[in-house]
Amino acid sequence: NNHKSCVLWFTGLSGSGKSTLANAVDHALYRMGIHSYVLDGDNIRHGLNKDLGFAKEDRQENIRRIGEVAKLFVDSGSIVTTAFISPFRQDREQICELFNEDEFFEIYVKCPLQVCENRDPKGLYRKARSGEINDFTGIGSPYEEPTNPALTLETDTESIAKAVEKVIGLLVKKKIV
Ligand code: GGZ
Repeated sequence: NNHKSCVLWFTGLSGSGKSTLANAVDHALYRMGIHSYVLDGDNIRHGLNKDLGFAKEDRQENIRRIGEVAKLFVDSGSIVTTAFISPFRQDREQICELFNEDEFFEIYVKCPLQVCENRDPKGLYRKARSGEINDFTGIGSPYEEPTNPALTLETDTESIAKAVEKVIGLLVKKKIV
């Protein structure tokens, strides 16, 4: 199938729905006959970046390496979605600079901290509140919201289907697919 390559860079709090949406978009593209790939904690933090933790410098290096890997995927002709908190604005801006215009789309997966904390799928917010984890994003470590994302997906009010529709709509509008 004929398409251009790009990176869909999802950013947002833990539990906001980044991985779920990245995988849903990946599946929608697959149904359209378009090959894509998801980079997330499962295939990056457990492999390439298993030497890194959650201190500020480690998160920055995590994001820097993921940016470089995303760049390789784009060079190879793929659409790649990434699902990392990527909490620092400056790091996301630096990654954007690796790409040509309309090759990098910042997608803000927006969800109130309170809602993410109530979801708490892995019990990590609870551990952060009890002091077991002291640098957890949104509690003891900052999250800097995007100032001008290509798209904002509000996962506390929008369905997954609606979010996927918005992302595919963006790709159509930008003539990627
Ligand atoms: C944030 C943490 C932390 C701390 C472990 N802070 O909900 P999850 O589990 O699956 O997603 C979180 C994931 C964050 O990794 P990223 O590579 O996306 O972070 S960053 O972009 O900031 O480098 C969470 C888990 O790892 N996790 N400890 N202290 N999230």
